[in-house]
Amino acid sequence: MPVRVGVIGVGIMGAEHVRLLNDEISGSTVSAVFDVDAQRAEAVAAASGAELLPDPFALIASERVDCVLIASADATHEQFVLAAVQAQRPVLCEKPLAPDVEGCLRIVDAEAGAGRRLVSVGFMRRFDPGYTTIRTAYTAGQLGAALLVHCVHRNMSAGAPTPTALIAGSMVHELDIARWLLDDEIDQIAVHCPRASVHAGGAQDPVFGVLHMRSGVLVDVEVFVNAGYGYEVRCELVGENGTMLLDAPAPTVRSYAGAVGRSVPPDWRGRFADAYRIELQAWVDSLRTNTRSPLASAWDGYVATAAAAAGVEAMTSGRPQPVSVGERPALYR
Ligand code: ISE
Repeated sequence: MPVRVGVIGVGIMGAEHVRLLNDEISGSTVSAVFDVDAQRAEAVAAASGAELLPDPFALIASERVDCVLIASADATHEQFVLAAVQAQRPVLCEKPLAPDVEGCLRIVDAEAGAGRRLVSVGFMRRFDPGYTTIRTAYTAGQLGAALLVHCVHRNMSAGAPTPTALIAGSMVHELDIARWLLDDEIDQIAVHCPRASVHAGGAQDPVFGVLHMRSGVLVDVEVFVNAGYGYEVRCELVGENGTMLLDAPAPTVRSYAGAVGRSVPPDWRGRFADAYRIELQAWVDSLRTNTRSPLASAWDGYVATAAAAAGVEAMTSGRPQPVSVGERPALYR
C-alpha cells in the first residue's frame, strides 16, 4: 500500500511536491490537499485526483491521510506541525519549522511529549548529490581536519530584502548545511555589511556572514539576493589535506561565440530539483519501513531558526552574537 500524504499549502512548492509524490516518488500517493486559496486547491485536487478538504485540521485528522506535508505560509507552520504531532502523524514541514525560536521550542517539547520522532524539516540541500559527496569524503577523512568553509548564496533578484529575508529566508540554508557538513555546532555569528548594491532598492544587500563553529572551523557566507544573473550556490570545504568544491549544476557546457560556459538556473527549484526528489523519496521510504526519518529533525529546525535569529540581531546591531541552543535532548541524539 502506498503511503497516503495530505498536503497543506499547494502554492508553487506545494504543488511541485504533489506532482513528485504522485509521479516520481515510489510508494506514495497524495490523498488530500488544502490551501487557503480555494481555487488553487481545487485546481491541484482536480489535477492530482486528491480529495479537497476545506479545513487543514480536518486534513490532519482524516482517516484517509497517513502523514502530512506542510508547504503553507511560514507563519502557519507551527499550528499545523503541532496538530500533526498531537494526532501522532508523521509530518514533513518546509523550512522554517517556525519563524520564531519559541514556536520551534513548543514543537520540540510537543514531540518529546509524544515520545517519538514525528517531525522532519525540509532542508533539501542535505540530499543534494554535491553536498552529500563532500560530506561523505570529509567524514571518511579524505580531506583531513576541516579548517574553513566558503559559501556563496546568490538569487537573481528579490527587491529590497529585510534582514529577516536575507538571514532567516536565505542564509538559513548555510546555517543548517554548515552544522550538517561538519557535524559541528555554531558558537557565534557575525554579519558584515559591505556597500549595498544599487539593485537592492535602498536596502542592505549583499551581506557577509562569518560563523565560528565550536570546533574552531570558520565558515564564511556571502548572501546576495539581487545578483542579477541567476541562482547560484557555491561551497568549498577546506581541510588540512585537500579541499572539495561543489561543481556547477548544469548538465551541459556550451561553446559559442568565443566563450565556453554553463547556464545558471533562475531559482532554487531547478538547482535543487534532484535534492527535493531524493529528500521526498527518503522520507517516504522511512515511513514505509518504519525507520527514523533521515531528514533534518525538529531539533535541527529549532537550531536553524535560533542561529538565524542571532544572525538578524548581529546584522542589525553590528555586533557578533552567540548562538546558544542548550543541550540536545535524548530524543535527537
Ligand atoms: C528561498 O525561500 C529558499 O528557501 C531557497 O532555497 C533559497 O535559496 C532562497 O534564497 C530563499 O529565498
